[in-house]
Amino acid sequence: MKRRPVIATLLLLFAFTATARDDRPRGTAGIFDYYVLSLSWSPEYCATTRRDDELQCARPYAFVAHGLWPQNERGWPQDCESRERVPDATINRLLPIMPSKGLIIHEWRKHGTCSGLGADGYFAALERSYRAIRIPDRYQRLPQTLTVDAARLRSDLLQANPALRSDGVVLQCAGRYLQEVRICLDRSLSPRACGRDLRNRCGDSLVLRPVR
Ligand code: U2P
Repeated sequence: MKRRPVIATLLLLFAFTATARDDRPRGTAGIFDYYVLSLSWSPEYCATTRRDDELQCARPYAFVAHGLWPQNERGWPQDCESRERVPDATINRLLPIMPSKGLIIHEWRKHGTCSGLGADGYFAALERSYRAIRIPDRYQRLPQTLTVDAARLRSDLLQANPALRSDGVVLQCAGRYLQEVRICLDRSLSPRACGRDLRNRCGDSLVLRPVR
C-alpha cells in the first residue's frame, strides 16, 4: 500500500526531469556531426511572423540567412556554454545577408555557441556557406506571387549549384507557403546528405510570396 506514493513521486520526478531536459537541451560546444544552413524566404517571414523587424521587412529581401546550425544525425545541440558576445563589427558585416540584429544575436546564442568556433569564426563560416549558394534569378526578384512545383524549385536550386546533393536539400513550408530552404553541409562546409530527421515539409506544389 505504501508503495503508491513512492511510485507516484518517482513518476513525477521522471516527468519533471524529462520536461526540464526537453526545455533546456544544452549542448557541448564543438560536439556535432554536420551543419544545416537555413535560408529563410524573407517575404514569408515578414507576411506572417513579425512586422516590427524594420530592417528586414522594410526592404525587398528574398532568401536571407536564418542560421548555420550545428546538427547531429538526430537532433541538434543548442545553447552551449559561452560568455562571448557578437562584436558590433561582425553584426554590421552580417546585416546585408542576415538583416536583423536580433536574429544574429539569437542565432549566436542558440546555435553558434555550439559550433566551437567563437563568434567571429562562426559568422565567417555562416557567411562563407551562404555566399557559396547561388540563388537562381527567378527567385531573386519576384514581383508577383509564384506557385511552383516543389520538384521544380529543388531542380532549379540543384542546377544553379551543381555541387549540392538532392538528399542534402530540404524544403520547409507553412501550409502551401515556402518558409525555408535548408541545406546540409559537412563540418568543412561541403555539401552532404541531411540526417534522417530533416524532412521535406512541403507538398508537391508550393507558393512563394512576392519580394517587395
Ligand atoms: O523549426 C522551428 C525552429 O526550430 C529550430 N530548428 C529547427 C530544425 C533544426 O534542424 N534545427 C533548429 O534549430 C530553428 O530555431 P531558431 O534557430 O529559429 O531559433 C527553427 O526556426
